[in-house]
Amino acid sequence: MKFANDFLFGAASAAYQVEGAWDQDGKGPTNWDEFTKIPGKTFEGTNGDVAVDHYNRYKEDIALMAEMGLESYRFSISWARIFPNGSGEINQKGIDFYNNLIDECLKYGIVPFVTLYHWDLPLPLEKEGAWLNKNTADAYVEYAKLCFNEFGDRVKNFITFNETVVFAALGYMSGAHPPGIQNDPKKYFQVTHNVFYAHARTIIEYKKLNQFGEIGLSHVFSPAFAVDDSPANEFAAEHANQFGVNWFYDPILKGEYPEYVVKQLEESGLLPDWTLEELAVIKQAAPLNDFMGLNYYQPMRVEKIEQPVEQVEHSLENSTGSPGNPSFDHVFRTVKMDDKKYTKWDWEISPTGFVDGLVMLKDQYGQIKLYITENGLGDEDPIIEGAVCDIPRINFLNDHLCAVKEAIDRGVHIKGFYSWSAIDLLSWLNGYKKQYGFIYVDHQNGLARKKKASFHWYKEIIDTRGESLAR
Ligand code: BGP
Repeated sequence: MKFANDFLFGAASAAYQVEGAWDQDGKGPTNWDEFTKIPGKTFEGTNGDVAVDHYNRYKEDIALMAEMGLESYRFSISWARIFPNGSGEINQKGIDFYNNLIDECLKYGIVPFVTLYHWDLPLPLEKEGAWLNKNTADAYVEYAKLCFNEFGDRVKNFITFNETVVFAALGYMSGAHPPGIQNDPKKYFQVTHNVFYAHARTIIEYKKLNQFGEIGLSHVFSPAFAVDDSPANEFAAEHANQFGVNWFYDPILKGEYPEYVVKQLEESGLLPDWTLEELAVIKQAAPLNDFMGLNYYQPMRVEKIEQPVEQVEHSLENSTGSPGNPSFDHVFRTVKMDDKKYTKWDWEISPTGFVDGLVMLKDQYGQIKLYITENGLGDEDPIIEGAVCDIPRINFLNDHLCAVKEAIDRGVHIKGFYSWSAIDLLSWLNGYKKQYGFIYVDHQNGLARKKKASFHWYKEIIDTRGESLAR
């Protein structure tokens, strides 16, 4: 059961969800700083103004991660700390913060794994159309180049974007994320293309610098499975994977969009406006992509539908990832199944879906290098006599790490695992109630940190390189 010595046991976070200090030291406002202040958008109106104050307490947090034996910390850079307006003027204090954070990791031998974009966009760029405006890609490439020049001597793993599907779909289809637009598939597909083009340009720029690190991007990995083996539902799963997996993975790994989807978007007038030059850049960049990051929480169970069905209204308690909704084209809907297990927020718990999905990916794309850049359990952790007894999280991570090992044994090339999250943090829509961390943050007691049961468990797993996992 041992994982190889060069497999990284990590944990992750994202700037808006942990840093706080939203206007400290010259940081500019972002789309999320604005969006969370609109009444009704987040659970109990929570926002990241203070979050868990990682900006001011990063030394304490990194020391705890080191004590846990963490080998790598995935965090994101807030673009607006570095370019308060998105482009132009540079804020040296923002650069200093990330230099300090990186150096603090390296002091303990923790590998910094850096996400350049985890959804917090400088507000002026949001106002000018965000990712619908092609100038945003120009500004992004400049920002990324600055990060490579400032941090690339010590950071050897860069992720360009986190989960394009989420900020595009929740931004322009469900309206749950900024800019809060609903049911606009034309814009949704346009955003995905503009982001893939920005990704391609960025990795070409990175390679020109000869920093000899790795660069890739992180996608949601939510493979679709049919609810039964009827041909109609098998077709629904294939269709869902074309739109949910191939549309996102093909342009990055193969440098072109899947024909099946392109054809249907053409017919329905939803094809993004793209130029031949953009398509050529995407093609040129594909072989330069060093890895793919997968964020796996749950698979999708799908069934074919014969006529349009109503969109399910998700409350903030219920969260956007729960099943029940039709696809945008009303070909299928996702289903909650009686024989499956779900979290309190209705996300299916399925380590077997993880293995099956990973093997499916290998069959389609070959042995590309993968990192599991997120996986974890959102829960309300029980506190018993002052101790945070997050046993369900231990069980969840145990089973998903076993799934990763099984996939490796079946030939899937996985080089690391990042639990979401290192420390309790702000869930975008579900506030602080939904916890993910190994480190508890006491919001009633000045944000004091405390080790959870899972903290000690993960330390043991890392120490034994997985040998102590329960099978
Ligand atoms: C992923 C995001 C993370 C994190 C996680 C859990 O999609 O990349 O930032 O938030 O999901 O989601 P939630 O907080 O909604 O439970």
